Amino acid sequence: MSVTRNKAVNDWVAEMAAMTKPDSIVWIDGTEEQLNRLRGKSTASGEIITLNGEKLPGCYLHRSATNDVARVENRTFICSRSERDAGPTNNWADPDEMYAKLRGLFEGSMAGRVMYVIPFSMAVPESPFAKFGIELTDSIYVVLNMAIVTRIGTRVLERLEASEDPSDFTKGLHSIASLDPENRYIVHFPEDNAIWSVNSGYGGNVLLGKKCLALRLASRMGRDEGWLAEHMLILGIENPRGEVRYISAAFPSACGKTNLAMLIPPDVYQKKGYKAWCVGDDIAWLRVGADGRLWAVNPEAGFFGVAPGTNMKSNANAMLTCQKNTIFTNVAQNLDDNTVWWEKMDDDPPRNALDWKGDRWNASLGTPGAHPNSRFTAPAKQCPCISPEFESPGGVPISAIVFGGRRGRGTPLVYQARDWDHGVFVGSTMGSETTAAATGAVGVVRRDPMAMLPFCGYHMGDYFAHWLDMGRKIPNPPGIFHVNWFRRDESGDFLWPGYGENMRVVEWIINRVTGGSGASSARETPIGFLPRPEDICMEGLDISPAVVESLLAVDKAYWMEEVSGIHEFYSAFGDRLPARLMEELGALERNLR
Ligand code: OXD
Ligand code: MN
Repeated sequence: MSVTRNKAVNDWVAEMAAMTKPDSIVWIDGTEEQLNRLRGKSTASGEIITLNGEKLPGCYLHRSATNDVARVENRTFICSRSERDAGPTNNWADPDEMYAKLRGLFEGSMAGRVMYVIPFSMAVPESPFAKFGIELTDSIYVVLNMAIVTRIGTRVLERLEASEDPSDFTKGLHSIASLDPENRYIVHFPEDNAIWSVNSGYGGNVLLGKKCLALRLASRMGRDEGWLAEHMLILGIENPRGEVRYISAAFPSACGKTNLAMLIPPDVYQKKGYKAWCVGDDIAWLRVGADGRLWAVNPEAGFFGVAPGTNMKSNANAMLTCQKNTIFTNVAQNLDDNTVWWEKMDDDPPRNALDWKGDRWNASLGTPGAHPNSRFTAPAKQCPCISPEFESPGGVPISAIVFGGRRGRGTPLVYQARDWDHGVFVGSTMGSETTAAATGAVGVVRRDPMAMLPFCGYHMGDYFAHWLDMGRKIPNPPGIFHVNWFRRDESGDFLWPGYGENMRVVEWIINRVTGGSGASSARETPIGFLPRPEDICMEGLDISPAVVESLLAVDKAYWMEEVSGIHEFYSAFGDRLPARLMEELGALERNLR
């Protein structure tokens, strides 16, 4: 039975139900009672497993199909009316043909199942940033995850109904169907504000508010409406005077965004009174505020973090966040105490366990216990360092934008772009070694502009133009920086300790843009402004001056190789590449010569 008088919503739900033919329809109201009933149903069917209620209260384990463990970029489409609008970095198909194909896959796909109607809001519904959506799904796992990573339920429907245009919502349709990988499609129809996802149960493919709406569709809405939807964490640093400065940072998937977002300042900083606050770990929506600064909100309500590598040393805040009310996906299950385990969680892998596939496992088998892209879905409010501004409807003012990648060599620890346009150039040329967050080879360098390659919902050349244009609209723009925590020596060991120690670099960044008399100094180089070794605080850190020197060096031969790589990368954008970026590339080449 429908719970809204919103005709646009009711008509669309009826139309989708007529196609997918569920046995019944359940409207998600967002109450704990209803979610509890669904948890009960999902545990009864074995879709999720209840974990130790004392050690991990409210926590569940889910194992996905073994061929359905990551985002599938080769099966993700932007079906804009014109192929040119999708651009060379997205898969495209004619929307009419794609609808026809998908209708075939959705036809009767929910027969024998329940269709859940999830009204959701990206950003708090009261925020002027908020975008509303409805996801129809036949998976309780999706409902339970959406209940953590977005704001759901009747309050969203009411808000939509009372809004200026009650038909203005994203229409998300998802069915696990038969989980057939050959017929798995994640498809965006930007002109229809619609997303159809079929034959997958993996988070990034099916939690339609997240990557599909909050990045792919929202990036295009941002272009049309004059704002930015970015793959960025938002971090606040409080100095001993109690002033909080915010940065937003874009790194490709599984490059430590969640770790930086929940950074714990090193002892020397804590003793001086510094604190760090997490506003978001994955997505930022950025708008120009009335004061001429750039303001950011995190549109999500929870974290969908990579589990392996997360431990009390690498990210204690994430570990503490996921001790209750958390859904773990594809981690190992410790049968002795019915808890979870993943690689590098500690040095003590369980001896009596099941691996992520549900097979008997112990570490001596040499196979991973948890899938490398296994995840925890946890409410952001449980994070010990969640910012008091986390749900502030207007967001937080951004002092610096930081781009970064995983580069084993060459790219220095940190550098600052000369101005906004140069910063856009730096972001547009970002490269990173690939990780397990998407299917495909791991460890090869690919260009991933602004970490948005898999998430930009329109032509990337136009996206660069939009970034350049935004610079003209922000009277007080943030500074733009690039960092690389991942430099290695000849034997493959990391040169920089990373994690909390990244605070030292963040402090340099913040003081570059807001320092006043305490501004950090730098030297100008062909690639931008770099700190001298003495410009970064190394107090309490055991790292040799020679290593710091090499982390902050500009290797001209390496950068000349970069220049030719960028030429090649840019050539794919043809006449849609803004001339300004070619000028920046020319300037870099001249500076290096
Ligand atoms: C994510 C991703 O899940 O980027 O955040 O893959
Ligand atoms: Mn991400």
